[in-house]
Amino acid sequence: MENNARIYVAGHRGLVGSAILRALEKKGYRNLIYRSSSELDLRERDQVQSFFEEQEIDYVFLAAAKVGGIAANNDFPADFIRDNLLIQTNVIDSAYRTGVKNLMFLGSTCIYPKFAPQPLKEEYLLTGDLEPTNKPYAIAKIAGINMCQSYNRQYGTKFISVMPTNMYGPNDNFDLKTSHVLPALIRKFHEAKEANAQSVEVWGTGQPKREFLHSDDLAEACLFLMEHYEDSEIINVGVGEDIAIRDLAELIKSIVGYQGEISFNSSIPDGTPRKLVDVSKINALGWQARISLEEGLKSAYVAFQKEYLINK
Ligand code: GFB
Repeated sequence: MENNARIYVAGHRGLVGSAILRALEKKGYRNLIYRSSSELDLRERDQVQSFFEEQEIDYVFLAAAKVGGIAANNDFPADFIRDNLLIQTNVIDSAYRTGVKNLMFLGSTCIYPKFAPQPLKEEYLLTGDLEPTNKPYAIAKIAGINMCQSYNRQYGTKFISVMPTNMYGPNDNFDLKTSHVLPALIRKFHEAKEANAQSVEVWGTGQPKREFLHSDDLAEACLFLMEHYEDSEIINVGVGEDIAIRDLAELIKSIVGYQGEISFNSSIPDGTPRKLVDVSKINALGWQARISLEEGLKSAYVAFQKEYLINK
């Protein structure tokens, strides 16, 4: 990407988009374009098409999406499939119609079958049944991947699809009903410490395993792939290691400094048992994650104290 390229980051206020924007600013890109959802509703086709026509965009990072943890996905299936299909269809199609050079579509590891072998290789896509709690979100993301591939095949565009594992970092969502596990546990343990509560409830059995990637690592990977990857096939981004939710809870408990008990509520679903990504493809290109989980968790706890508690 040339230094004066016009780069649009869709979803710049979210966890992923804000990290991509920070990484682009750090690298000295000057023509960065972004809009809040009140300025530009990406679900509205005409608004999106006019925006692309006016802006003469060269590159797009498509990080705008309706996202949430296991409960939000399970409770609002219609919103997850509708909003994601609309956002990605409008952005991908407008990018093609206005001659955008490259577009990166951000997916998720929930596109892989629930019981796929581990670690998840890119070729496992569409080889089995999906996890029911996030099937509508996963199907929208799979449609986005196929849309990029189909546009590349029919129209000769250069649209790539990147599949990050579970993420965390600055600008995370700490709402206990809609957030992912990592920010939820930071908040729960912090509030329990403040209130001297006897125990903290962790959803599910504690047995599922998840892999956690810091959003600054993902942003570096996205910039790297925009320069070094041109294939229509998807590519995973992860750290190559996972952790049981029970052990994650213990780690967060010790970082926060909470002294009480941990209880497990197995009436809440566990979701996918495991989704560790195979990172050999991106590693072979020369990229590797740098931020360890422990280091990342410490900085996430500091960010929580700054971002969340100050705005409370
Ligand atoms: O992060 P999470 O909501 O999403 O949950 P998924 C991960 C695991 O942590 C599940 C457990 O087994 C949860 O039951 N968990 C324990 C908790 N305590 C909590 C808690 O307090 N809050 C939450 N949220 N979970 C999402 C998908 O799946 O991951 C999305 O629904 C997306 O589509 C995203 O792919 C990355 O990893 O299960």
